[in-house]
Amino acid sequence: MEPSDAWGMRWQSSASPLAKRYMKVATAKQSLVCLAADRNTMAGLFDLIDDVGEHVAALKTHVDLVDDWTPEAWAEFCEAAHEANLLIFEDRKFADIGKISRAQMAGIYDIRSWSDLVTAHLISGPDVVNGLQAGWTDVGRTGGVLLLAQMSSRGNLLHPAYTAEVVGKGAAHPGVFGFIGNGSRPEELKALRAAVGEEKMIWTPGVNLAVGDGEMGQRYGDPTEAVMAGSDCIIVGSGIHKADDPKQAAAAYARASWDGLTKRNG
Ligand code: S5P
Repeated sequence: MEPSDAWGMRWQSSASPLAKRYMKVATAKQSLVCLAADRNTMAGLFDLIDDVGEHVAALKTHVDLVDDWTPEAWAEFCEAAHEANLLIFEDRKFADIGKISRAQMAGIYDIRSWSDLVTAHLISGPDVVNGLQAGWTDVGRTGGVLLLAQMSSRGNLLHPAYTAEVVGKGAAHPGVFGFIGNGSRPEELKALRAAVGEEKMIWTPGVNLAVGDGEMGQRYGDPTEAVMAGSDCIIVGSGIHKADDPKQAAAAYARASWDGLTKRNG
C-alpha cells in the first residue's frame, strides 16, 4: 500500500518531510505505534529494539532515566534504532525560555545530535519552539517539536482553553511537528483533531489494550478508538515493554492501530 492511500488527507496536507517520513515508515510496517522505551538499563533498551523494532514506527526515549547511560552506549542504541527504521523521539518536555531550551538541547545528553522529535510545553511562550529549532540548527540537523496540548494523567492542568491556545499558536509554526493528545479519552481527541485540522500530527499516550486506570494517575484508552478519533500515532509503553512477550504485544498494538486507520478512512 502507498502512504497516500493509507493516510489520505493527512498525507496530502502535510508540508513536513519528517511527518512524511513517519507516515512512510508506519505504512511499510503497518503500525502506528511509537514505543515508549521506558527501561532503565542499556541492555533492557537494546533487547527492546531487537524484540519489537519491526512492529513499531518510532521510538520514544527518556534519556535521563537510564542508570548506566554512557555517550558510547547511547550512540550504539541510536544506530540500532536507525537500522530498525525508527524515528527517535526524546520526550524531554522542555518548558523553559528560548535560550535555555536551546542550551538544554546540548549538554551531556546532546539531544540535538540524535533526536528527530522532542516534546515541549508551551507554558513559557512560543520561543521555546524557536530555541529547540535553534538547537538542531546548531549541529546542522532538523527536527520537529510535539507540543503538549493535552495529557493523559488525571488532574492535569491542561484545560480546554489552554489546549486551544497551544493549538492556535502551534498549528501556524513550521517548527511544530504536531501535538500530544490524550489517548485515554476519544471524545477529547475528536475535539482536538477538529481544532488542529489535517496538517499537523496528533500523537497519543495513555493507550493500552487493557483500558482503565494505570499506575500513579495514568489513564488508558483503547488504541483502535484513539486512532479512529484522530490520533496519528499511539504511544505505548508498559503495554509493550512490561508484557510477558513484548514482540507479540507490539504486533497486537500494531494491528489495533492499523485497524483504526483503516476504519477511519473507510
Ligand atoms: O500526557 C502524557 C504525555 C506523555 S509524552 N502522558 C504520558 O504518559 N506520556 C508518556 O507516555 C510518558 O512519559 C510515558 O513515557 C508514556 C506512557 O507510558 P505507559 O507505560 O503508560 O504506556
